[in-house]
Amino acid sequence: MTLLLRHGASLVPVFDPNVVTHIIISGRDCGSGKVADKAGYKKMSDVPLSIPTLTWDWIADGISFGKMPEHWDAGGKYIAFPERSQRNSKSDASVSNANARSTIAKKVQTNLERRKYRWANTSKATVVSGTPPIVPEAISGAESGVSVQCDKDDPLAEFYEAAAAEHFERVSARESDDDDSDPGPSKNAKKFAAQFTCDNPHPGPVGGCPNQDIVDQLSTLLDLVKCQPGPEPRQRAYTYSRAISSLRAHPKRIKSFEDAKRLPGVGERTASKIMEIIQTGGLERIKHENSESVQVVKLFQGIYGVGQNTAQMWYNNGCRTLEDLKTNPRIVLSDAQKVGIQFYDDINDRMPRAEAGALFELIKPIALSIDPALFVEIMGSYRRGKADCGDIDILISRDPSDGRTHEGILQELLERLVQAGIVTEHLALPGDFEDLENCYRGLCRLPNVAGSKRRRIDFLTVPWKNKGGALLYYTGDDIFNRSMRYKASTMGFSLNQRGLSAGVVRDPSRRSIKLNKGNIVASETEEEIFKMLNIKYRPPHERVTHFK
Ligand code: DCP
Ligand code: MG
Repeated sequence: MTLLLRHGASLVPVFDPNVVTHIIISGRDCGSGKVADKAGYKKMSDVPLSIPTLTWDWIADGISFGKMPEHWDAGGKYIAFPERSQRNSKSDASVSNANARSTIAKKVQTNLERRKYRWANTSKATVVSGTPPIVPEAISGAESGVSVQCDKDDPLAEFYEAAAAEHFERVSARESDDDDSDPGPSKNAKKFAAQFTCDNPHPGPVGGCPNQDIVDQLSTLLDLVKCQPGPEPRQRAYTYSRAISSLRAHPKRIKSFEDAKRLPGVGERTASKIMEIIQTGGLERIKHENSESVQVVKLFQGIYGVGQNTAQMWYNNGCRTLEDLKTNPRIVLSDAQKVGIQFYDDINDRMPRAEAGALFELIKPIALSIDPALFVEIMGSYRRGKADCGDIDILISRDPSDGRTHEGILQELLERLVQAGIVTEHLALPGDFEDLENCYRGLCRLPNVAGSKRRRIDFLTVPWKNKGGALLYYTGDDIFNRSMRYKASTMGFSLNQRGLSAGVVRDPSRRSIKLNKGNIVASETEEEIFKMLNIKYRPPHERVTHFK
């Protein structure tokens, strides 16, 4: 993967047949069934023929010759699975009679030509996906020698974020266009200001979302679809997410099929679902989607640190309950996953606001007793004023103007919190406690309170200069953040948890890739970031877009 990245490749986290152009098999023990499974298909013959399955030699030869071998099928040299080679090579000659197959053949040919063109013009591979299948696609635009920066967890995270923000903002803008209740000369100015959710003191519809029941049902459906493997559920998840965004932003109650269909991103099928919810209060489809496998995958995804792939793999290994995970000899659990299973119910329960507050009131003085000059602030849903919290998010920093920093403080604090019986289990420790920027994840509880539950707690430490960026990001909420990021990008800035930067140069065709990191222009306080973005300062309780 490193080698491919060095040669201009980039990564995507999920197999998408519309994006992937080649599957590269790098492991010897990688059978076709395993590859199909990784790509989200039942069998290899379901993988579109337009995506050739090649051996690592194709890449190796390409790297040695400075150009990918164009005739990958020649002599079967690079073919990973012979059965697919035959079908591919027949594709443009032997399908003349069947319409459907000739369409496929045409696609294959067009794709191959397009790919040939791209390879010839770039001589670069793009690696798509994680472990096998490794799938290269040519990059256009990125020059060799340019340093390419990718998000560690998800290289396309920023792209998704920008796309979601763009969609959400388009939805909001459309709502403000429809609203003719405020005629007069100031209308245009108000409309412009209201285009960005973050500019609005009530980022969601005033008084809560009038379609919350529909949002809830579609969100339940979305959660179930997200637990299913493969490209088709992914597409449906995207459709439902768009409909949910539109419904959240819509200021009036949807009353008819036509109302529903007018919402951006809502087609006939989703509009029918919306009508079913309005008329019956429920959605049959939810029962249908709630299959045994989905329920089990959802159960497993509730374990700390477990995503869809791991949950699905455990299901495929025959596990159906949390107990099965502990007893199945084929399952190797990490320490964090073991803790996640042990305190499964506690961790998946939201805590009352008062409990989060009480824990913070215990923790803050302990931190200040180590160094009274520390900046210690609770963020997340608590800071926004939410009545219940999924976890506790705490930021620690220190003004270095007296020559001292918060270096090493986190380790000392954790030791004291463990001694005090507040922090009870560690889930993820920082690599180097001496770093000024660190993240810790663990469990905590109210000590000396009989039966108090384990709660998730995150500590974040940042250099003083990034305090505002971190505070803003981790206070959320997520949609408010997206909106601010989007506004920042329309103004030529880039906003992330470290602050607001100017002069970021992105690859024009792959916006997730930064060709130049730019310079931070506002980051020490939230206020200065708001100011640079020309947004009136919003206190945390005005950054709420979720009303549940
Ligand atoms: N955040 C974000 N995008 C994400 C995840 C998080 O912008 N994908 C930001 C906004 C969140 C904040 O980080 O408000 C903290 O993340 P949490 O998951 O702790 O979310 P909340 O604190 O808002 O809610 P909860 O009560 O569920 O913890
Ligand atoms: Mg939180």
